[in-house]
Amino acid sequence: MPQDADSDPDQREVDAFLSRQRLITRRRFVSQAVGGTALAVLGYYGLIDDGLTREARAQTLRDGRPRLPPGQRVIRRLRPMGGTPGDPSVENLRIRVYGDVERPYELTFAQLLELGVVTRRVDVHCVTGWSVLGARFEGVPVRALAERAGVRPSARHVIFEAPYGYTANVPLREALAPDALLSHRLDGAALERDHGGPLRALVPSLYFWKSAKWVTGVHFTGRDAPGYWERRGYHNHGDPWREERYG
Ligand SMILES: Nc1nc2c(c(=O)[nH]1)N[C@H]1C(S)=C(S)[C@@H](COP(=O)(O)O)O[C@H]1N2
Ligand SMILES: [Mo]
Repeated sequence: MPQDADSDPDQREVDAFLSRQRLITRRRFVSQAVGGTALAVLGYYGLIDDGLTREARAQTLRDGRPRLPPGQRVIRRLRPMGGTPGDPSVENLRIRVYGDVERPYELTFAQLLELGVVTRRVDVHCVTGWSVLGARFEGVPVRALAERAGVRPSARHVIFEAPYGYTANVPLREALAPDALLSHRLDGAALERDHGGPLRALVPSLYFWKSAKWVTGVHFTGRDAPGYWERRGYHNHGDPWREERYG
């Protein structure tokens, strides 16, 4: 018999935790989106394009899922959602690829690009409710990094590493999808620092918090390790079509 959530203390605690998280997330979302002014809030909501939202709701992906995941609304351009960048210089950037691999290595930015740059048009979905459709990202497929490293069969997860301990865990299968990249260009221009430049991860199949900005490491591992947001109440997986937002 299912337990009554109201009478189950564990469940109550979980619910309280989650509603705190939602509040924090909403506050963070609002404060970052608006830069502290009420006017900007209106500006932000003004960016939601209901025409584009309706259009997207009428579309389906090749596999039959709706193009727009439930609870999302379309805005025209990526919003910089904050976070703390590291050293901004491309010269000093090193990307470390390691873990359950035959041949761990470290690459400069130039060496990374030599692995082969591709262009992908993708939709991205932020857990706070906005989506951007058809963003044109350029970068190197995570799969190319994996192939060069020789990923061992024991590896099941990829942990993207960014400055100040920001990490995001992604199942290996999804990190090896053709549109999962380390990306350095967006819509025809070098990726802006606010958006993770010089280099960010991009995993469009999952909520956008998984796409670690200013990425410095790609860790292939057999042991899953919840990342920055996953430890703070976000879902461990984060599939937008299943609304895996919290817990
Ligand atoms: N290093 C780092 N990466 C990050 C974040 C962050 O705080 N730090 N925020 C994530 C979240 S919650 C989102 S929605 C996207 C936002 O990307 P944008 O700022 O380019 O819109 O970056 C993700 N990557
Ligand atoms: Mo986000």
